[in-house]
Amino acid sequence: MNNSIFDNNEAEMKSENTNIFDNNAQVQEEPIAVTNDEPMTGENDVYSQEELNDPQMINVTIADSKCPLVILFGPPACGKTMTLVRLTRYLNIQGYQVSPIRNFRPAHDKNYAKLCDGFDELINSDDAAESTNKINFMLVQVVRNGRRICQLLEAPGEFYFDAKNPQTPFVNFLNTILNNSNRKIFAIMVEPDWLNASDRKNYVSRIANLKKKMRPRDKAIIVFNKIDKTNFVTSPGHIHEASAMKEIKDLYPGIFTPFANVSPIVKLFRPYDCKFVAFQTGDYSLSASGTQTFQEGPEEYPRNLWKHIMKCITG
Ligand SMILES: Nc1nc2c(ncn2[C@@H]2O[C@H](COP(=O)(O)OP(=O)(O)OP(=O)(O)O)[C@@H](O)[C@H]2O)c(=O)[nH]1
Ligand SMILES: [Mg+2]
Repeated sequence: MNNSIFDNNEAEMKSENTNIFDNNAQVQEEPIAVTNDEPMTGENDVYSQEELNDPQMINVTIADSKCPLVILFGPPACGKTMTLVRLTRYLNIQGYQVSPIRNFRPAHDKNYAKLCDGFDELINSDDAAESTNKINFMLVQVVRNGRRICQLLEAPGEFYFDAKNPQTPFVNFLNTILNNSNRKIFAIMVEPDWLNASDRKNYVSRIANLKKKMRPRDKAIIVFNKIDKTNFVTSPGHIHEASAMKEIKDLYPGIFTPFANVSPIVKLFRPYDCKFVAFQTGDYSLSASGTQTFQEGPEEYPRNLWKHIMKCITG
């Protein structure tokens, strides 16, 4: 597969070096040396040389094939990492234990090992860049009373959708995940004011392709993130849902079509076999030093998202 699928310059407010597969970048012949006193955030701390040379070789392991898998699905910079951060903070307060699953990435991914060690600190950091730049791959488990309730998966957005190469098939590791037997809940992320109409149309096609890979017991939630950027918020944590949904239908024509209920009776009261949730991870501002700070958004959003995830898990 051509590495060019990973060239994406659209990610707004992201560090420039988050995309290792930029077509213009020279493929490194030798791993970049990292001294002990440097933070381990370089791209070669994430990927092996084999993975860097060929993204089809990217290796992830989901050892528990029974526990439901919640996949944060969306293009770069739509807010997957920060959704994981916000949801984790909420769940911790509610008495759940959220912790990384260490065997998800191979041992060469030093960034992942470091992430696992510093997970709690990272989740509670108010430095947004800390999280968005460091968390590329992440599999966490949500546990309550000793029971694993679900696993949450976050991966780099370019593997889900690359606006410059919208037709590229899913990369191997995603196909492996999509084909494994866990029940899957797809949190399909959308945001307002995103790229051009043609890009949004391509993303809608991507979602239609994803739907074809879903089994009947898999579920989808369309997550309208960055709702704070819209006029649909009526009070903190509350939105005018019908208007927000109409906006998504207008911006992303056909996005709900793959989920349309065909049964004549059911479709009368439930037109779509997916859920729709408005979300805000938090408020972002630039500090005097130029770093992006994060303040968590209203609790209603993660509460509502978690409620729907649980319905999908148990329903
Ligand atoms: N206004 C607003 N901005 C948000 C919100 N959530 C995320 N952002 C912005 O979007 C940026 C990217 O968020 P991430 O969570 O890193 O996006 P991502 O989907 O994980 O991106 P990749 O890992 O590159 O695929 C953040 O740095 C914020 O600037 C939100 O709820 N409201
Ligand atoms: Mg991310």
